Order: sequence, then structure tokens, then C-alpha cells
Amino acid sequence: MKDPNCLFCKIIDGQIPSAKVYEDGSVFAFRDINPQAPVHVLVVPKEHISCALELNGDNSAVAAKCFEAVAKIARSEGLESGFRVINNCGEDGGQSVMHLHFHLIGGRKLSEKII
Ligand code: DGP
Repeated sequence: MKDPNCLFCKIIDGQIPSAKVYEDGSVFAFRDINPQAPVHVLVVPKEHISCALELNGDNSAVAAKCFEAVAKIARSEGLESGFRVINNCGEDGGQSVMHLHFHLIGGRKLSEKII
């Protein structure tokens, strides 16, 4: 299900261009417009789920699909030595785009600190 007002739904639909790195039936992944590391990919379910708070037993399979995609993309981007996956949820979590997404970050030695 798409939200016509959602930026990431528009990217998935191709209405807004992006640097796509992966796509399957459930997942779309593209390079972050403001990368924080040499590799910074946003892994997004095609279904519009606003944030991690909205995951439940009816829709959580898409989260598993996202993590299957993370593993594929990490290998294709040469991140076998390690990477970080981040999900920001809600205002206090720093989420700016209200469509569930996972930041796949790597390509350099990351700080041990998360925040
Ligand atoms: P978050 O703050 O967790 O909601 O992350 C949203 C990310 O989306 C942020 O790192 C920047 C990225 N972003 C925002 N607008 C666009 C866009 O139009 N294209 C791309 N590729 N990334 C975007």
C-alpha cells in the first residue's frame, strides 16, 4: 500500500529519482542523499509502514525481507568486514521520513559509540 504524500513511496515508484542499489518484490534500497560513510544505503519496505512502532504480527515479514536485503547489499558493497544498521523511530529517535527504513552504513571503521 502506498501513501501518495510519502517521499519514499515516491522514490519506490520512480516519481523521484534515486541511486538504486537493490530491488525485489518487497524491498527497495537506494543511496542516502546525505551519506555519513562511504557506503550509506537506505533499505526500505515497499509497503508503506510509517515507523518501527507500526510493526506487528501481520506485517513484520517485510522487516525480515529488509534484513535479507541488508545481507545481500552488504556483500555486494564489499562490507564483509563489518557495517552498522540503524533504524530511527519517531521524533525522539530522529526519524525525518515517516516510512520505515534501515540505514546500512559502512566502508570505513565506525566508532564503537552508537550515539
Ligand atoms: P531518518 O532521519 O532516519 O528519517 O533518515 C532519512 C534519510 O533519508 C536521511 O539520512 C536523508 C535521506 N533522504 C531524505 N530525502 C532524500 C531523498 O530525496 N533522496 C535520498 N536518496 N535520500 C533522502
